[in-house]
Amino acid sequence: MEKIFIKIMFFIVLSTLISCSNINKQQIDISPNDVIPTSVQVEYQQMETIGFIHFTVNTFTNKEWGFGDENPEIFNPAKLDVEQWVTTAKSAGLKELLLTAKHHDGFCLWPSKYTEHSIKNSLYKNGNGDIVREFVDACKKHGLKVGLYLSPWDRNHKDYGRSEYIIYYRNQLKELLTQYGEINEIWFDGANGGDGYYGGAFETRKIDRSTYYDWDSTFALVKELQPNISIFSDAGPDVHWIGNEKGFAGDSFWSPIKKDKLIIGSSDPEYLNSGDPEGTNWIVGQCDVSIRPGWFYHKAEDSLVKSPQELVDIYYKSVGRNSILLLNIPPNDNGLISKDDVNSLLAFKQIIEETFSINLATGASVTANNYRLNSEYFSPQKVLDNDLKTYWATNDSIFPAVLVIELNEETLFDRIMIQEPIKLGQRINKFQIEVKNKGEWELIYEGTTIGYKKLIRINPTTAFKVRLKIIQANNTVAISNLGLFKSSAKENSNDSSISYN
Ligand code: FUL
Repeated sequence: MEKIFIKIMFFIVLSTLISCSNINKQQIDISPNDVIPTSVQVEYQQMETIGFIHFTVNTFTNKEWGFGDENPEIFNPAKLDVEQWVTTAKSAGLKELLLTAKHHDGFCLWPSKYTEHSIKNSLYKNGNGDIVREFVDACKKHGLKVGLYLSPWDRNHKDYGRSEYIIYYRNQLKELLTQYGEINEIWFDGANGGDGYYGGAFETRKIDRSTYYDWDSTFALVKELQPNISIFSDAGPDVHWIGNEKGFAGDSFWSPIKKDKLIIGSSDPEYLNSGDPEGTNWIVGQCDVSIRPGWFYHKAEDSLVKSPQELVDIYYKSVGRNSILLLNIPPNDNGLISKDDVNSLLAFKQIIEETFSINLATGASVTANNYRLNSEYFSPQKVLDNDLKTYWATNDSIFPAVLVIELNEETLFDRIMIQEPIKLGQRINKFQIEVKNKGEWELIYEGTTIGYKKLIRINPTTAFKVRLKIIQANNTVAISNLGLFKSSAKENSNDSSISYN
C-alpha cells in the first residue's frame, strides 16, 4: 500500500515538473529492455521482404544438390540478364537480393583465384564473366541491398573436411567481401558434410558441426572486412533461420533467443521457430522459402509455381509474425526469371499493396486508460501517425493497458496490424482485440507476441470502436502503430492449401 502511495506521489510530482519545465522526452521515456536490437538489425527488419537467387551448375543439370564433379562448361546461360532479376525483385517490393555465389557443388559464379571450378572455365562470356560483379552492380544501380551465399559445404574441393579447406573457405570470403564494395548480408548455410566428388576421391566426409568451421573466427573476419554486414546462420549472430523452409515463423515469435543453445546445422527447429521470451541475444528471424518446390529452376516445376494467394499467406506467416521473408526466385537455364514466377510475384505485390495502402483507422480518435505522465510524447494518438519512432506508452506496471480507437463511421475491415517500438526491446506476450458496434464489446482475437509487426487476419467485421487490451508484457507497454485494413478482393481464392493458422 505504502509503495503504491509513493509511486503515485512520484508520478504526480513528476507530471507537475514536466508541465512546468522543458523536460525532454529522454528524461521521462520508458526504459529499454536488457535485450535490444542493434540499429543495423532494426533497419534490416524494416526491409520485411527480400529475395534469394539460386543459380549454378544445378540449373543446367536439373539437380538440387550438385555432386561437385560437374564440368564447368555446362554453365552457359545464353540470355542471362541480371538486371531482369533485379528489376523483377524491385517491382515485387523486395528490398535486398541474395545470390548463391557458391552452392554445395563448389562451382563459383565469380573467377576465384583459389579454384579452377568456376565461371572462368565455363562458356559464359568465354570464361571472362563474373556474375557476382554483374549482380552486385545491378543491385546497387537499382537501389537494392546485396547479399551473398557462400556454401560452407563444398563437394568439389579436395580438402573438404580437413583444416586446409577452412583456409580456402576464408580466402574465398575475403575475395567476396573485399572486391565488390559494400555487402549487406552473408548467408551461411547449415547443410554440411556428406558424400561428394572431393577432388576425385568420391567419398563421404563428415565434419564436427560444432568445431570444424571455427565459426567465431570466421564471423570476426567477416565483421572486420564488412563492419555493417548482417551475418545469417542457424545461430545468427545477426539473423537466424526460422527452422523450416516453408517460410513460416511460429505464431508466437520472440526476436530474443539464447545464442548458446544454437549450433549451425544442428539447432532445434522448434526453438528457432519460436525464439525465447527469456532470450539473451537479439537475433532477427528470417523465413526462407522458394516460389517453386525446388531451390533451383527445373522445367518440370513450371506448373508448380506458388500462386499469388499462397505467397500472400506466407507473407502473413513471416512478416506478419515479426520476421523477415526471404523468397527464392530461381532463374532458368537461359539466365532469366521465368514468366510464371514473375506474374505470380507481381500479383502478390499488388495484393499486399491494395490491402495495406489505406489504414481505415486514419483520422479516428484514440484514447487509453493511461498514457505516460500524461505527456504528449506518449499520447494514444501516436499509434496512428505511421511513424515507427513514436509510440503510445503507459506508466510503469499498468495492466491491462487499454487503447480504444473510435472510428468516424461504421467501418468494415478484416486485417489488423500492430507494431511495437522494437528498438526498446520486445515486450508484449498477451493481448486481446475487441470490437463494438451498437451492442456490447465482442472479443475477436487473442494473441501472444507482437514485436516489429503483427498482422492479424479476421473474418470481415464491421465496427465503430476497436479496443486493444495488453494483458501481459515483460516491461512497460508501448505501441508504435496500429492499423485496420480491408484485404484486396484478389486475395480471395479457393486455394485449399491456405489456412489462417
Ligand atoms: C539449404 C540448402 O541445402 C538448399 O539447397 C538451399 O540452398 C537452402 C536455402 O538451404 O540448406
